Amino acid sequence: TMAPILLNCMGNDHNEYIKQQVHVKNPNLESMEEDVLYHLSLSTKTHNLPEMFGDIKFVCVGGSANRMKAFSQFIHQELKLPGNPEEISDICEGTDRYCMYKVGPVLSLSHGMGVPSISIMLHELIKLLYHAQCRDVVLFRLGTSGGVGLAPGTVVVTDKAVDYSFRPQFEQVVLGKVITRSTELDKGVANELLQCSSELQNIPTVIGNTMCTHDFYEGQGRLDGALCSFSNEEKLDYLKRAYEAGVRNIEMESTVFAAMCYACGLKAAVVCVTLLNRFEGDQITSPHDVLVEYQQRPQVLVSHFIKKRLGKA
Ligand code: R2B
Ligand code: URA
Repeated sequence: TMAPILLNCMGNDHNEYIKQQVHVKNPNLESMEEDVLYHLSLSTKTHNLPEMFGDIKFVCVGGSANRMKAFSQFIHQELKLPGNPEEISDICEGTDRYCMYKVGPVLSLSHGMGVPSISIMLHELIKLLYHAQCRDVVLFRLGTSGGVGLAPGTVVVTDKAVDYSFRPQFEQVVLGKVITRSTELDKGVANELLQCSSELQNIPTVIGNTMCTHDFYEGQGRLDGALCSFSNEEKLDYLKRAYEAGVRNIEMESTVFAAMCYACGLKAAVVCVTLLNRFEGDQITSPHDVLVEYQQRPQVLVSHFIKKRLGKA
């Protein structure tokens, strides 16, 4: 009677082990002699990826290169790691497409603006984590967004990442046909982030749906682009319908981020601060120092999460 129990345990442990690994969903990679991660300026032949990256547990991505460098210096301080935070160097210095900083078990990368830019980065990042044999990794997107019925400066932890029709899916054209992928995010990580916000001061946080668009202006119902093909009433009607569908903020990367992480078995969360309330306007007019402080909020929240997970909070 012991044997089946033992077998069962081993089976579960094995399943857990497999589950925690970073997967790629592409059999072609196995037969490649070298994998060049072109936009990161890294390769399996020229770099020892397991040695460089094998200990990574937290990956934080965000649009701006400067902000992600600042985040790496901030997390270095927060984790009280040895060495000079000013000397953290860009691992991807061979390219100016993206930048990447590693601080202990935390990797901080930029992804640029919009779905195509982040999706290229994520293909190469996920392959990097796979080649490096990373396990038990959590990914965060730290970003900015337009709020829907929220006070500016509110942090939105994404429940569902939704498309222009408020559907929790990501559409992509592959070989001339549209395929759809689920944009499920990790509920446990989202709730843990909400809990973290309640332990901090000045990080007003809500959980809500995040709408991802392919444009900042007309695509987000703005009246102030170089083109505008709709009325103020039509804009407000769309935002109202978004709000009723649970949308609390709008940005430009969440659906593909969620879809790619989910397909590859990576736990992921989206944490974006709102820079304005879209029911009140389209232009971002807050002073620079206010915007800088807003953009630190997702960083402070995720840093608290990481410190807690590492037993350092
Ligand atoms: C938020 O901010 C950027 C546009 O200003 C875009 O990358 C996004 O998702
Ligand atoms: N980023 C967006 O995509 N939209 C906004 O309104 C603000 C920041």
